[in-house]
Amino acid sequence: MALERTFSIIKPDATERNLTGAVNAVIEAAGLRIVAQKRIRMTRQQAETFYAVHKERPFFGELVDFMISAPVVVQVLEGENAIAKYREVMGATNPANAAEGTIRKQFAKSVGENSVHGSDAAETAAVEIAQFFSGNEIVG
Ligand code: DAT
Ligand code: MG
Repeated sequence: MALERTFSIIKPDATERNLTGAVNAVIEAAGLRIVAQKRIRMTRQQAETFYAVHKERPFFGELVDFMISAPVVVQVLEGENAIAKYREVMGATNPANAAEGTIRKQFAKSVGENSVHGSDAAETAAVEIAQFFSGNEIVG
């Protein structure tokens, strides 16, 4: 399989606890390369657009409030099979169900405050990367 790119967010619960480097160490140990990265404070509009697919869910308001509560680090990760590989490295959405060694098992506080986001498919990866990065910000 060719090199693939996925979109990642190190979420507010992780940046607040100064875990950006610890999360990046797990990412890099898994063989994924960080080819773009910036620390931003998401606007409410950006968070609502990003999570629009969940807008009817009961946790949507809480999710948006959380995502804008502190800085996040947005990233593009590159590697063989990067989308599925990063989902594996992240672990299950609810840290109670996440496998040993995964980012969420090690760092997540709860199902809502679960330290990282990773794209779930090629189509969503492309849309999510384009929401936060222009082509010349990604250096592979
Ligand atoms: P993932 O982030 O693993 O792709 P998802 O797309 O189903 O999970 O949900 C997006 C985010 O929404 C998730 O990371 C945290 C929040 N979320 C999901 N289910 C939740 C729940 N039952 N209660 C609170 N927040 C939830
Ligand atoms: Mg998801």
